[in-house]
Amino acid sequence: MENNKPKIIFVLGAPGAGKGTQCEKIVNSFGFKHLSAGDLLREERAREGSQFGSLIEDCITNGKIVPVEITCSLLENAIIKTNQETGNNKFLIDGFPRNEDNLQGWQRQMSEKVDFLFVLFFECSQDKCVERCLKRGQAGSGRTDDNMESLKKRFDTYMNDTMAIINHYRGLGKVRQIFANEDPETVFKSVKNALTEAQE
Ligand code: UP5
Ligand code: MG
Repeated sequence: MENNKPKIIFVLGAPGAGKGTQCEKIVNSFGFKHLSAGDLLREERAREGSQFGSLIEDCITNGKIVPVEITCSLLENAIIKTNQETGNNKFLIDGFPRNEDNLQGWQRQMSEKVDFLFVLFFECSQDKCVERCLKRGQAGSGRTDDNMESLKKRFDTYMNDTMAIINHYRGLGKVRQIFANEDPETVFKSVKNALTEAQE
């Protein structure tokens, strides 16, 4: 029987793999709501009176992962708020879960409250990813982590912590993998195929 729990797709992949870019396209074509964990953390960092601002800043600049209690609460609040305001019940959760702490925290706080569908995994070469983030930094993204020093750390964390989470879901048969080296439109063709198959 259909339930009314929010439907969740986790969107994972290396820094600069194109998660955010493809999520925007999915929103337009498939009616999901896009929640980027990184964007929510950057908003929280900027919020006046936030007690987590400096902790988040230190994590982002150094490619470290923010404790799950903070990220998971931001995600849960965003899911509830969006659901109340728009009735939307389908979410792309972009850039989360990134490590074991994230995974455990999500399972504790959220797994009973949502209907997890699968992981959309953007696989992209490190050279391409780095090139894209540096270009974005040079174009004035304002992101404190779009520089070579932070990128090295972001990639270390990705290889050491996030790949294990992707492999965990792969073991459960829950990963849809997308080759993400090509231009955005070509990548989106693969995304459409993966999502259409999933809906059938
Ligand atoms: N671009 C995109 N697709 C392209 C393509 N096919 N061809 C050519 N160019 C392409 O794209 C990056 C850039 O590349 C853009 O300029 C884009 O135009 C271009 P984007 O779509 O933004 O890629 P994305 O994978 O979203 O890259 P992003 O830099 O956002 O990835 P990260 O995973 O590093 O960033 P995020 O914001 O998720 O996290 C930042 C930090 O927050 C983390 O390092 C961590 O410190 C912290 N964080 C947590 O602690 N916990 C969380 O749960 C989440 C984040
Ligand atoms: Mg992003």
